[in-house]
Amino acid sequence: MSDQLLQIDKKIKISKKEILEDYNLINESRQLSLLGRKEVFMGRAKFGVFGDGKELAQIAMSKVFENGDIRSGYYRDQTFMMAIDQLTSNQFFSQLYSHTDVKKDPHSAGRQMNCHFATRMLNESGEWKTLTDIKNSTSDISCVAGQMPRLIGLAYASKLYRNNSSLSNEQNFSINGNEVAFGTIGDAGTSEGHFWEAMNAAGVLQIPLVMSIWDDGYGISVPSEYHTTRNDLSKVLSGFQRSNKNEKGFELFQVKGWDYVGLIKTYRKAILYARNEHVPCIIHVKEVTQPQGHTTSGSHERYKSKERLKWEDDFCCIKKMKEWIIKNKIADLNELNDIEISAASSSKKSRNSAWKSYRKNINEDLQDANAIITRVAQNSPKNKKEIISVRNDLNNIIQPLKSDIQKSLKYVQRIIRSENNIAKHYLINLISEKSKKYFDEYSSHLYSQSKYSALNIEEVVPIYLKTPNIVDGREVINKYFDGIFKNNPLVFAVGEDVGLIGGVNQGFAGIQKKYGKLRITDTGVREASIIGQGIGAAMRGLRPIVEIQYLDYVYWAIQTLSDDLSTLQYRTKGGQKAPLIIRTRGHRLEGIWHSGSPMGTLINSLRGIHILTPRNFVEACGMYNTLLDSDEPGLMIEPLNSYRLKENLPTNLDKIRVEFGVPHILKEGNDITIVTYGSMCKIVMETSYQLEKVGISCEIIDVRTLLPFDKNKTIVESVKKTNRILFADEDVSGGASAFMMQNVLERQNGYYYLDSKPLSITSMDHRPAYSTDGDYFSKPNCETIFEKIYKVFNELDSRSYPSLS
Ligand SMILES: Cc1ncc(C[n+]2csc(CCOP(=O)(O)OP(=O)(O)O)c2C)c(N)n1
Repeated sequence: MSDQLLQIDKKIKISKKEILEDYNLINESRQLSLLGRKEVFMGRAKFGVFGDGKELAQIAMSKVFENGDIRSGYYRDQTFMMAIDQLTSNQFFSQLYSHTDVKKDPHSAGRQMNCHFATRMLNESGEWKTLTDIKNSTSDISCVAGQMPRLIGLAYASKLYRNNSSLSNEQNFSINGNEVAFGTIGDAGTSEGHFWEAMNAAGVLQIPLVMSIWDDGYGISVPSEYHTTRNDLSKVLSGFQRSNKNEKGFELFQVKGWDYVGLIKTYRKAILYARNEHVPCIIHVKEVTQPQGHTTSGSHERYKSKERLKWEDDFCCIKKMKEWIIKNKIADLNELNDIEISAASSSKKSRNSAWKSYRKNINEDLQDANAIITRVAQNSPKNKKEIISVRNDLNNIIQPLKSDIQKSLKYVQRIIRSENNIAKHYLINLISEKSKKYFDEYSSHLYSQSKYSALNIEEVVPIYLKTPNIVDGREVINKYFDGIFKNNPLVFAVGEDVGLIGGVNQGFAGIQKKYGKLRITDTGVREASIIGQGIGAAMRGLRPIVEIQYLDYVYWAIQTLSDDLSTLQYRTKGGQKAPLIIRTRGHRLEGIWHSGSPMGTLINSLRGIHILTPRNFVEACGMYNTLLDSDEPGLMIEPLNSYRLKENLPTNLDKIRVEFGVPHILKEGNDITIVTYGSMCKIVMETSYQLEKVGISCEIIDVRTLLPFDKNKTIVESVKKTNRILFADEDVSGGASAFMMQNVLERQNGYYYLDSKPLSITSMDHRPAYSTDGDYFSKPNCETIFEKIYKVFNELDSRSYPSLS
């Protein structure tokens, strides 16, 4: 093909070769969508969502996407991923089939639905690759607009790398902040609050992003008039457009999804603003089609009119590009037909080879199972027939799955349970070997498995002067942050009020004055995108500390924390990480929205993030240090009522480390173990002195970290001594207390050592009422704890512990 450049527009020259390669790629991508859908209908894959109709715009986007750039998009972007050489047809099908080999599906190792893309930003040891040498995509999530908060951080990192000279050595991540973050979203997805919050933040921050909206007029079956005011996104977005070069704002573009030249022109223009000037851009790509409907779950004939369907046919971007090529005499029909035929045939080849490889992976397990089951049968005169029939049933399944194989092996294990079968141990070994394999395939990497895992970091205790310096808790944390900001240029903080005034509790007092606005920055009130600002920046090598002003407001960001951050390592099987620190403060203060402790919610929704509940600020510093040494995210809940309590100031603040999952025994005792954490430690300690006066000796354990929880089973050792246990918690009943109880009684076998029923004390089930009295009557207090424990001893020995009533 000719390399000679053709003038396709006043300012755009492009070779015939490139044009025909583009034509080839959109055809190949379309074929993948068509074949993919068929694979689902044939039962070879469970579900399919495809990028047909959006091909051409993505080709244009890929042309301005350079090494170091990074995408935060959604499930329609297969053409783009192919165009930047980060998706092969083979990988496309491997993911569709759920191939668990990371080499076959590097995007998710079979863990994600198809078309959920990610590049491998980490090497096999979990260390960063040189991101500026490669094209990057953060891992997609299915939640509509869930990619938006993260996009802010990806772009914000470039701003920091460009403007903070102490980061200039970080060339693995950035070269002068030239990297652009590319967002994609569907038109209906823009109805979500995340979209508007993120776009507003981008305009305020002036960060290099190019946001593409693929507008196909529908959100599944619901047309755009239900989604968008005035039925036109560009009109609604127009207020973001800056009116002059000095104004902070966006550059907005509109272009048609079938207009090859228009698309190339638009992306070329936008990228200059974004890359050179860090001006965010939105490209509203209109007149986009969806030829096969939304997903494999339904057909679009149910909700699109005949006229619309005809329009989609006429304005198919492939058809339109073909017409344009012919009209401009770039190639003739024969050449284009050849391309189409070759795209169809190569896609089929990829499908066949991906299917073969997927089946081979399972068939190896099948063969292993067949061999052992046969051997077991041969050594089982009594049950031979039944065992053989289990094997035959398994082999009669047309495409047996790993679960079918595992079920059969376990069924045979039950059949021979009372046999002295000499092949039994082969069977047991095989089940155990396969269980390990399946654990790795389906359950590894919830947390980091690299050498930087937080779980590898050992305790370093605080050292105090003989006559310790006694200061307020807030001074401890403030001094600590001063040291961190001084010594680690990768650390920066963002959040509401953290900058000028140093945070609502003064933990960051004076830090902005000393280290500047780029290191510690006030933000708008926008929790989800504050978290996203941290996630994205952490994915580009920085060490953000992002602040949620009060724990109660973590609910605003729970979607991003739960769906995006906590699943990141898992859903990429260790291909990506975001070592983000979320700083907040919680538990006791005042009123319904300043004293919550929704720990059960957090524990249950944030598996994958360490949840840290320090009882004081020296402890908090040790936990921050552990997080900063590690490559993992953590949620730090500082004790809200301790900023003004006195603490001894250690001489080695920067050195102390808290070993996660290692509780502290705060007080030794013999009669009952009280397990608690955070602000409750102080209340429980006070109660224990009152209980001592009536002859009850309490052992008090601060678990320190809820996730991970007591990794060395310290608590059960205490129960062995006291034979009684109470879990004291500020959460509602059935929240963190239930979590702790299950861990101790079931996982640690604590039930075995109990002489009394296990107890929990929690807050009332309503939100805490305002004022000191509201707090007292809503949350556990010394009296309620005292009475609960005293009652146990009264029931055991009413002479020594006469009834209070
Ligand atoms: C938060 C959330 N709500 C609902 C869904 C279910 N859902 C999946 S796709 C979709 C419509 C998305 O339409 P649009 O953003 O226009 O993208 P398109 O699929 O048309 O490209 C919906 C409602 C979801 N995945 N996430």
